[in-house]
Amino acid sequence: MTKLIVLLVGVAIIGFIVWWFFGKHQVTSAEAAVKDNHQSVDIEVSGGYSPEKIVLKRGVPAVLNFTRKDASTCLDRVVFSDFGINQELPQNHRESIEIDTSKPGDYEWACGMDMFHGKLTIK
Ligand SMILES: [Cu+2]
Repeated sequence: MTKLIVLLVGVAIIGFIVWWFFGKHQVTSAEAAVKDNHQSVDIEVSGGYSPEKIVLKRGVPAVLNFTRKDASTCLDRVVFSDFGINQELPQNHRESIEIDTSKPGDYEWACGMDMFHGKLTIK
């Protein structure tokens, strides 16, 4: 009986570890709505990015509005290395970043220290 309990607890712990490392954690994503040949997405910066996955339509001028609520200096810059963007994000200020949507693909953005990440898809 004890062996069975130990086995069950062991299986439960392994299951938890597998879920923790490989499970699909909830990721907030947003697809930009196109209006009058313009698209924009608002992103809140607080302990990470919300949404952290963004889909933009190819060829439509796009703006990402970052608002940093987090006081941490870790998130005070946002870097889109593929686009040569390294933008300062003053706290509680809406910072608009124009994105060139001419080339479809998957791109990443990150904080200035490359610790927090977001994903941008242009299609
Ligand atoms: Cu950082």
